[in-house]
Amino acid sequence: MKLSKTQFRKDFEQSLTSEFATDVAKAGITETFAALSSVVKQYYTQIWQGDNQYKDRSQKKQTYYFSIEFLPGKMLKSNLLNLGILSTVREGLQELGIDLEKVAQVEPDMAIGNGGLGRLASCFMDSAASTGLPVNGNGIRYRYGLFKQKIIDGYQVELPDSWLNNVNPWEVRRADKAIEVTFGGETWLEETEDGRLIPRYRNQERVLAVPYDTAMVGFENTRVNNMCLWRSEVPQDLDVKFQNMEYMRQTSMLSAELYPDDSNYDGRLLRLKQEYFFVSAGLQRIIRHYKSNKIAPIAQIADYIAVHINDTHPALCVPEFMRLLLDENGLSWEQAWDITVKVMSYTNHTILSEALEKWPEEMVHTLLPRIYQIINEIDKRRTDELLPHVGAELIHKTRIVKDGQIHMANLAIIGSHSTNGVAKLHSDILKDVELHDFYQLYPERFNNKTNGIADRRWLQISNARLSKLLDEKIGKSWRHDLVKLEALKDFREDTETLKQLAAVKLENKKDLAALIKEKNGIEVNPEAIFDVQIKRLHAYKRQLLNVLHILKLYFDIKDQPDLEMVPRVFIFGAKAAPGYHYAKAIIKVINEIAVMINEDAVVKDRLKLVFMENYNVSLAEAIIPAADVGEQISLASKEASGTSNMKFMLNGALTMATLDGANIEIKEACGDENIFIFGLTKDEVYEYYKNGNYNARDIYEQNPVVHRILNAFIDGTIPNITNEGPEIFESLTAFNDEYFLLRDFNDYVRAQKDLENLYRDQRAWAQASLMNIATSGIFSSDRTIRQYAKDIWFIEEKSEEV
Ligand code: 9GP
Repeated sequence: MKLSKTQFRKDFEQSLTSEFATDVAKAGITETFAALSSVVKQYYTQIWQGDNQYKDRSQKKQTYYFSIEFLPGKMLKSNLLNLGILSTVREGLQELGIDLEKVAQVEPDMAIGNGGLGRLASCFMDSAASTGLPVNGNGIRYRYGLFKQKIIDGYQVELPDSWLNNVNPWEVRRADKAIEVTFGGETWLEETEDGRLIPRYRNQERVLAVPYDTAMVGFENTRVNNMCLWRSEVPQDLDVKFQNMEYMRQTSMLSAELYPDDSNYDGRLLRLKQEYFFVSAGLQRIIRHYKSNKIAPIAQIADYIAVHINDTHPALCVPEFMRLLLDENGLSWEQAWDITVKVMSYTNHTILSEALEKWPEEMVHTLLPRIYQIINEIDKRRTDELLPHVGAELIHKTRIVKDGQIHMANLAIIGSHSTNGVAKLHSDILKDVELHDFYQLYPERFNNKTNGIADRRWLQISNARLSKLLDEKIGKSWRHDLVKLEALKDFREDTETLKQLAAVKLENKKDLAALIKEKNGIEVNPEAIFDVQIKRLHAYKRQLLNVLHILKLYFDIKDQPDLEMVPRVFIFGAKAAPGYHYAKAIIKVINEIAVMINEDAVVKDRLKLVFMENYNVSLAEAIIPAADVGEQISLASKEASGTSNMKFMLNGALTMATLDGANIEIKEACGDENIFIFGLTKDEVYEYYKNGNYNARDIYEQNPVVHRILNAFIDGTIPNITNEGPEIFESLTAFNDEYFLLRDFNDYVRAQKDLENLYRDQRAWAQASLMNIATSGIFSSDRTIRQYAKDIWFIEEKSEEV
């Protein structure tokens, strides 16, 4: 949009007056943020309304992306960038003596997600709008986002993230579009006069779902999509028998918290309820809009909408859509099923069994009686249809209802026309191993869509220095098409460019060093290698392997106090799931080792270990531009894709990687010489599984370096880990090291040595860094979302000529 500084200043000052009866001189920072965001919102609402009208008028097919997680982070700068007014506003504010960066800090991170799954969903929202694709989000408006992490005495402590304490300026409450979702009660089928069976219900619990819409503004275009988040409320006209405090409490709990503790029955029930809640509300809204807009007869709805099931949490979309088509729109089973399969598509984001949800039949039956009937009918009809053609064993293995449980991944695959993995290796594992039985039955449904990242946030916004340098060197076209970064390759031998790149990195490192000083009180040397591992804390991601290597370096220094080495700063950021005891033990251990190393006078400047508290999107934006190395060291086969690997690459960090997830494609893109690869391959891991011949204890006994490092966990070398040390020690020895850390240790040390050697040659390092940036274009989520649009959803980009 076009905006002059004068106009902006006028709008902003007016907003301060009308919203807070104050002015620039008197306004507090929260008021400044609120007034500014309100102006920004006014700027895009017209475009939003216009695009909504365009969508209604043109009646082009739209996608609805159902996800239990979204992780947008802060939205102010992203909205300004996409509206094309970031520098105007920055300068306008400067003239008023206001620093945009400080104001932007006030916005709480919208952290209604946990990790990669939610962040990917938000990258997709940004990319869809920016490429002009009509893709709308559908999720839950959690009152409390992912917990705030405090580190107290080295331990993770979880505090509530009340991100809604101050109003959320971006959302629009649409009370008029509220929808009722029902649970429990009794249901039975009654025959109508024309012989149809229709369901009847009694004693259901009613919950009101109120949508909150947030604009997803496209980058310098006229597309504004919608992210709809549902809040649970008590219906106004509630039956007297339900009017009690327990019911009120339960209703508000539905949209209170992301991933409620599922270690007990009530917690699990609540999760299932949440899943049905946002699925049912979302689908009802879509059908209502379809009908009120008189788009076409309901039987043609598959030509106008696509519904995406992001991981298994929204898999109830399949039976709920069936219910709506059958019970509320009078379609036949055959018609409804045909439409449902055409409309639905599913992405699998992990092979970890804990994430492939299963619900006890009895729970689904009690909570969702009609849905339970439909699921059973789907299962039965499919069995009857396939049995004559394929063996009973294959049918059994792929059943939705078996062993007293409803298998959600099976439901999602059977009820949709597309199942994709999120990196080539992961998609192959799905086809060949994890979902092989389904692949035999429905080969045409399986495909790969390698993940991507929204480069606007992860480069343009978070790394202004690098962005500026890129503009100077190769022009600005990369801002619209990331593959254009390829042009940077021409500068591989250009000494000046290499120096400038290194200078940008150094400045970013100085900023991060200042942040570390402020947050952790630790002084780090910006000239050191900044080696970073930021992601959820999970055993398969092997933060512990990184720790073992850090301990090795520490003992090397202790053994040879004059050891000459390139100084290293190891930086961690990670949250552990509240109930994940082992992951929390690792956090404690990292923090205790940090104290041990950072306070040891012998170490001096050579080694520093920093655990940054409360890892979230904003912290990632501060850390990644300053990283020299990104650690992507999961056990091969376990990380479906990873997306921070792409963010590091884009920002010129080199990757320390196993051949897992998207690391493999990163290696193919940047070239073997610009990445550090180590460790078992996926096939070698599977070979061990097959033969059962891995013996971690042998490595511990026979490798003196490993022996010494592991002993440090139990012999008092690392202080204050009386409980955690032995737990970790046992996991790596007595419990045979589930994720093969000890097996990969030597090779990891070798790769780390290679890394250090390359870093000594600053020119060669800068060249490798440049090659990473130049070849990162294919990891833009604009590419990914276009592939989904073309291959799975069959939707079109909006032409800006319209
Ligand atoms: O663990 C995967 C991660 O590898 C992937 O990059 C991300 C997005 O596809 O999804 C993660 N999975 C989950 O968060 C839960 O399935």
